[in-house]
Amino acid sequence: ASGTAAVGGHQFPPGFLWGAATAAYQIEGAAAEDGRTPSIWDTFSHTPGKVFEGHTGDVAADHYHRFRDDVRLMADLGLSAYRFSVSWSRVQPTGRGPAVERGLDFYRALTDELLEHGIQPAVTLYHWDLPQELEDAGGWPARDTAERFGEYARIVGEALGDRVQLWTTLNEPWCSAFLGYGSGVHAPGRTDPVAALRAAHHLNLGHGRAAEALRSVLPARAQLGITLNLHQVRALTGSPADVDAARRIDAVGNRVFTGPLLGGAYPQDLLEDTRGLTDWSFVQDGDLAAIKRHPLDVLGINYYTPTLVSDGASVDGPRSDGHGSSQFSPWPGADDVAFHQPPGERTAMGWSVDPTGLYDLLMRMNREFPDLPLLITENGAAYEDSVGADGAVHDPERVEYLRVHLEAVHRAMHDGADVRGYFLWSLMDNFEWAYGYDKRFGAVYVDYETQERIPKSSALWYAGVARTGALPDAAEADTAS
Ligand code: GBH
Repeated sequence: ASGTAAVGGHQFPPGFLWGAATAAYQIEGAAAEDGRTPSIWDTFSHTPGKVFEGHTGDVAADHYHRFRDDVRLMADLGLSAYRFSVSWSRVQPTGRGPAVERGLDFYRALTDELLEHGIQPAVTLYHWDLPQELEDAGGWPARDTAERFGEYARIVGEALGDRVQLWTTLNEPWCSAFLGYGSGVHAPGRTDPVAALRAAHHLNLGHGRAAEALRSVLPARAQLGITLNLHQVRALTGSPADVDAARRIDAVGNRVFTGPLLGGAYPQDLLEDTRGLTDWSFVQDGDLAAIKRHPLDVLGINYYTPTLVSDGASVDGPRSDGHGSSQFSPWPGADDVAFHQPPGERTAMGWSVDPTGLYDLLMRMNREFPDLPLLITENGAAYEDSVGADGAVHDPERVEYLRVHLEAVHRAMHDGADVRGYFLWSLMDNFEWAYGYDKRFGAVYVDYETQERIPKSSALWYAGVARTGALPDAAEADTAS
């Protein structure tokens, strides 16, 4: 019945990438095999009190041993692309010096397997798992980490450059900087606003160093990008104080990266908002030129939910809950901003389902950077999935979440946004960072006792979308689940 699914007119262009995404620490396991050493996430997850019920990525979804089965599953689902990340400490255990060939062999085998199944590999060099030795030497707040990242990028580029075309340097540097070193809810769990700002700059610089290295070793056809978790910020009211709160969060949430990466400078208002903390003298001569020397071929955007803020002065509540989060922003230069729960239905993360946020975000990027191709590198939702009596996993909420967000992508493309592909988060259930295995984002269910994979009804629905390149309407989505 292929072809009938184009009903409703939600047909995507030929060549649009239909993908799924994962990250090394969240799925691989094999934490101490073949020379891999601890990353900051191994250390963090093994520190009591940091991750839900002490869960770790030691075994995760055991993808390191099951990748051939997992690729077959992707092929069965008709995916045209797969986004995964490389574990730095698997490839370069100390974060310095020569590579471990066995570590690289895993990624060579994975990419070969993908290509044999007609699936385009999209490599992310860094999805939050800094080698612990580099953290011990100062981590991202230390400038040397950016230099080390450039070297590591060259190693991976040399190893995989003949078979990978789509390259992402960093995944969500905002999380690495501000959750890792600011609020401390992510590894390495530091809470120092100046360290967070230094980390943000060194991540930007690291991107520049990696882009330089990749450009020197990759064929010209390679596409270079970075993935940002851009915040679609809204002010609670139109009052000048609330509008200014939204501006601050936009500065430290978005423009701290898009400014240097795409504009060649840090935003003036951010420098002013943070003046009481730092004079930004860690930005050295030549850094800004290095960050944007090799223009992005594509910008990856991860979107889950919008951010609703107000001026903090008018809101009562604890300034901190002692766990690194509160209603008030822990973000440097924005400590007088309060967060609010946007209205509407929520996922198991408590995040509101708001596809208009994705539409608005894509249109904003298209307006501000009209020549920049975009990729949705993550979008998806956690729900409380379980295996039914029939042995299947029925997740109609996830089908609906994906459907309305893909509709938003389609509408943005119709209105001019240059979106090249969509990667759902995630291919399969995995280690959801501070939430451990408690939250399931997968289109494929993972039974962590047996490591059995069960495609949820959302996976089967998505396979239909990937096969036809079109969105079925809501009624058809219902029958699929
Ligand atoms: C992505 O991060 C990750 O790339 C992926 O690994 C992860 O599994 C997936 O999403 C699902 O979580 O300002 O403290 O209130 C999403 C990161 C999470 C960033 C929510 C902003 C708000 C944190 N986003 N977060 S806070």
